[in-house]
Amino acid sequence: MHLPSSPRKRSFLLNIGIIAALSIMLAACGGSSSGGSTTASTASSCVPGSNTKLVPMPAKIHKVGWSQNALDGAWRFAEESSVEQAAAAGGYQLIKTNANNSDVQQVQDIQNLINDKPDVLLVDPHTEDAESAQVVAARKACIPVIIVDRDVNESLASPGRDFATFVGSDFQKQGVLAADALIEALGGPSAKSTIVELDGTTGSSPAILRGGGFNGELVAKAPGIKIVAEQTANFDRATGQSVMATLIQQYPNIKGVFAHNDEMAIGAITALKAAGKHPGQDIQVVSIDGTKDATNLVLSGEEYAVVQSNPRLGVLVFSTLDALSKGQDEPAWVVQPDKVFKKADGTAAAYLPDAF
Ligand code: GYE
Repeated sequence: MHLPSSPRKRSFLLNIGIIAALSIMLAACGGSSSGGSTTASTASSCVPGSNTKLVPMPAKIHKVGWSQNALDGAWRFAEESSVEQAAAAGGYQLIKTNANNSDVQQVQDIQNLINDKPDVLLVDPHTEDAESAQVVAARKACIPVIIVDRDVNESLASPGRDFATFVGSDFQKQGVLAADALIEALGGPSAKSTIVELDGTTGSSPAILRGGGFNGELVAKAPGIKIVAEQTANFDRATGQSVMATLIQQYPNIKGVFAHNDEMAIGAITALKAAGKHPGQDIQVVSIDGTKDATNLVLSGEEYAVVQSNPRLGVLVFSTLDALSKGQDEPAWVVQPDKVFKKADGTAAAYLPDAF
């Protein structure tokens, strides 16, 4: 799990500097130097099984492993093709796996990719905890890793040690922006109403951080808006529809819905209409991603706002990889910036041609 104010801002130079300083202190304290190099010098080479703390990015990279957590929904197809296109443009060989939303499968996929000995491994983890140990296993096998889109649990695998960097959006901020939009839609900070929250995949970093950002902002800015129910719908449209169909029977007076992604919001809107509600009039919906389908719902007035989560990470991932392989310093978190799209201010209409 990462937080905007977390140690992500550390640079590798800083890390290596600290490691070097510690090594010097250890040596000064009488630590034996026979038979081993300092941690700082091991950072420039890696022997499999030697527990090198940060696997250096090779100067020449050709074979790139890519562990994708699933290929479902517009977001993930857009991400996949952006990674494929950036790899092709750079002349890389991309070895792809798709875990179909299964942690068991993704752990196996990453092990298979490690066995295949790529020059670098890109991992988009399904959930925070489940794939962390495999990232550590890659380090021990001397394969540098870049985490893409969803993060691992950084107390189990951390940037600058177990992996090179995390390239992805600020999910916590997305949750804050979604709360701000829903507060506005419901009449501002003094509004009094009830809402429901549809969560993404349990244990995934976007579900954890979007939920945290949203809930924190709501309590701080509009304490009269209460979440009466929060349930996962696995980032999935059909599940969003069935979960919402049940919730609207249980809570017929709710005035808002926050869905952690567009797919679940689209399913929820179908269920709300089937239950006789008029999304955009008697109930306000806000979600995150920026798909074409959801942006069109913003333009038709059925969704109040969509917070962007840009899936086109490929260029940023490969430019980061290039910089690291040239020995350049990169932050522990390479942030993909995102926007908010609404009808009233024209931002949804301006964005639509770019939507995925
Ligand atoms: O919001 C969702 C997808 O990891 C940010 O995964 C991504 C999320 C995205 O299934 O639509």
